[in-house]
Amino acid sequence: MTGLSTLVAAFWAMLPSYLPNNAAVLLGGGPPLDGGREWNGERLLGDGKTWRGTAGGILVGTLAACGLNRVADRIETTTSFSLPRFPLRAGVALAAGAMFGDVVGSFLKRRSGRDRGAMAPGLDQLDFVAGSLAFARLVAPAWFGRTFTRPAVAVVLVVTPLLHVGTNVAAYLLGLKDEPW
Ligand code: CTP
Ligand code: MG
Ligand code: K
Repeated sequence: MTGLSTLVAAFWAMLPSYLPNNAAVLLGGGPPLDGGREWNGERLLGDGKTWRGTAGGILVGTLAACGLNRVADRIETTTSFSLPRFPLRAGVALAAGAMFGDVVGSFLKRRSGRDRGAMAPGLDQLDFVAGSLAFARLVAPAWFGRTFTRPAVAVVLVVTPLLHVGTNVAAYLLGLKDEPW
C-alpha cells in the first residue's frame, strides 16, 4: 500500500468514530447522563454529556458505518484505494467507544477541577479515539487487527488531533459550539 492509500483507509476506518462527536454537538441537550450528581464537590460528568447527544452520536456513527459500506464498492472501482468494510459490531463499537471515551474524558476533566467546556489539550483530541479503538479491539479483534495495522494507528494518532481542532474551530465559527476546542 502506498502512503496515500494507508492514509485514506485509516481515515475511512475512523469515520464512524469521528462523526458521533459532531452529531452529539448538533443533537445534544436535555437531561445530563450524570443526572446532576456530584462527586467530591464536582459534577460527575457535567451538563455537556447528555442522553440525547450520546444516543444520537452512537446512532449516527453506526448508520455512517452502514452507509460507508454501501459506497465503498463504487469508490474502489473508480479509484485505486482499498477501503475497509465495517461488520455491524465493528461500526457499533467504534461509535459507542467514541462516546464512551469522550465521557471518560469529561469524568477526568471534572476530577481535575476543570469546568464544563474547559480545554484539556491531548485529552480533548484523543479520548474518543482511545475509546473507539479499545471497543473495536474488544468486540471485533480479527477485524481490528486487519484494519488498524501499526501504520494505520500511527496515521490515526497524527490525523485525528488535526481534524478535531479543525472541525471544532469550524463548529465554533458556525455558532454551533461555545468554545473553539
Ligand atoms: N454533547 C452531548 N452529549 C455528549 C457529548 C457532547 O450532548 N455525550 C454536546 C453537549 O451539548 C456539549 C457539546 O456537545 O456541550 C460539545 O461536546 P464536548 O466539547 O465534548 O463537551 P463540553 O461541553 O466541552 O463538556 P466537557 O468539558 O465535559 O468536555
Ligand atoms: Mg469541549
Ligand atoms: K470532549
